[in-house]
Amino acid sequence: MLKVISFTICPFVQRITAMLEAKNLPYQVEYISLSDKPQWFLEISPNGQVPVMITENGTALFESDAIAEYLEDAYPALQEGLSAEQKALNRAWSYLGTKNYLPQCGAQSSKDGQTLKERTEKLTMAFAKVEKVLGEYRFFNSDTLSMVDLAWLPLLHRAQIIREKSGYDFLAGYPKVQAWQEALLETGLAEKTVSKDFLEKFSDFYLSEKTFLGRCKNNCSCSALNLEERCQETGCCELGEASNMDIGTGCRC
Ligand SMILES: N[C@@H](CCC(=O)N[C@@H](CS)C(=O)NCC(=O)O)C(=O)O
Repeated sequence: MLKVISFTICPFVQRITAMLEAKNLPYQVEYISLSDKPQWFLEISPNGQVPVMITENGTALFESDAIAEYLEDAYPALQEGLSAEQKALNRAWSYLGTKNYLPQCGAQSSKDGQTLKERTEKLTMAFAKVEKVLGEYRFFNSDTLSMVDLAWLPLLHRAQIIREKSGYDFLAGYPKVQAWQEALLETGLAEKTVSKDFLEKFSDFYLSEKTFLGRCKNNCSCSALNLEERCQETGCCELGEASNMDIGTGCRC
């Protein structure tokens, strides 16, 4: 059986479990601690990172892009009969999503409103690009799931949790991305692709008193578009340096 070596809140891992779930492939998950990586893991993971996926032949694959592409090639494709050009485009749009996992982790870790605003910029640019190409279908470029949907799922899932728990909306101003998020979340894939304690661990890390978003619990409807105006008007969140405990950008991602 396929096996994924994982870390609970890692978005790169969630992209791979999303591929496995979408293809109905049975798999096992083994969680490791990234602050105390086991020796057996270091021996099979050349970059020292999760995800690693052990294939049915016992080969350890690393780098989430390579693993996702392997799953698409080795098992019935999510979208049949794509041309080389369409495959390249799907990969490129997937990379645009995965390149924003770390910026999102960084933004979520911000200790004050100004840092959040700055760190959200790169992410916002990606949402603006994708907004322009969405709209014709239920999902990214089809009414059935593609690799691109699964690559963006971790970003959109995390954006939904942040909105629900803090009121801050990474997707404000992007109605088509919001509709795409809703369609993806309706599939139930978000819950299936993370561990049972995901929400707790995610909240402990990103929504504690150490983060701006953690302290922004008043359903304030803030976003990068209106952060200063909205917060100053309603006093809903502390904009300044409310804490000197900087947890940096780190989610170990
Ligand atoms: N380029 C890698 C990035 C994976 C990654 O950053 N994984 C993080 C967890 S989300 C990790 O293992 N961090 C531990 C470390 O870098 O030591 C991929 O796409 O698989």
